[in-house]
Amino acid sequence: MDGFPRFGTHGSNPPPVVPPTPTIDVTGAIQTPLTVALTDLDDLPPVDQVSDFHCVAGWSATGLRWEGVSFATFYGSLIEPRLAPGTTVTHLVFRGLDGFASVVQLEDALAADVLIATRLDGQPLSGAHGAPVRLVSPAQYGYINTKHLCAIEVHSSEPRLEHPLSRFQLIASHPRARVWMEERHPTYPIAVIGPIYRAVGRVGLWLIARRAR
Ligand SMILES: Nc1nc2c(c(=O)[nH]1)N[C@H]1C(S)=C(S)[C@@H](COP(=O)(O)O)O[C@H]1N2
Ligand SMILES: [Mo]
Repeated sequence: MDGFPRFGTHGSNPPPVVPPTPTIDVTGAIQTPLTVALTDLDDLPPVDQVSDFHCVAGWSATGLRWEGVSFATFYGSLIEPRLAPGTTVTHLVFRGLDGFASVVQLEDALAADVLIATRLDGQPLSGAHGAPVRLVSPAQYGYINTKHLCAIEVHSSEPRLEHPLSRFQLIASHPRARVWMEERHPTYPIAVIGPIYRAVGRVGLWLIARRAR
């Protein structure tokens, strides 16, 4: 599609209020909880990358320019040295200020193109697209890409999160969500789920566009 819509379980709610000194709080299988001030991200090498963005509900935005830091660098320099001895990390949970969360396998989170993004198309992230910072994982569907990132949990087995829409059996998260594999749903094949998700996506986009007018 042209442009890049705001999309998510937030519906048309206003974006969450960003605290005056935003942080990313890291908890779980680390020796002591860690609080990373967003200003500390300036100590990591800056990354500038152009990538496409694909929502599981059937729309894509192309050629988005993200700036930020590599998640693998963040993990290697800040999280890995603090892991509790003998821990094998398997999953991370990324939480947003609006209560949204995504579960990501460590291997997918450490892919070379996964960023903690601070800027989009030359501007600081807007409230619509995830201020103050967001996860960007272009090879995975949008729902992995937590906006308003404020916390990361380190896990040594797969955590089970209640999906905000899980009371509707048809809407559920695939644990990997790889775009090129069309991993849109954990159990239903793409032939069944594809048309349903696309219909839901069209209604969602229509509602969001109507609210924005
Ligand atoms: N915090 C938060 N992050 C979120 C969401 C959300 O509702 N809240 N929605 C996800 C979904 S389903 C998609 S498709 C993308 C949409 O990103 P955009 O609003 O920047 O287009 O954000 C993802 N990250
Ligand atoms: Mo999405």
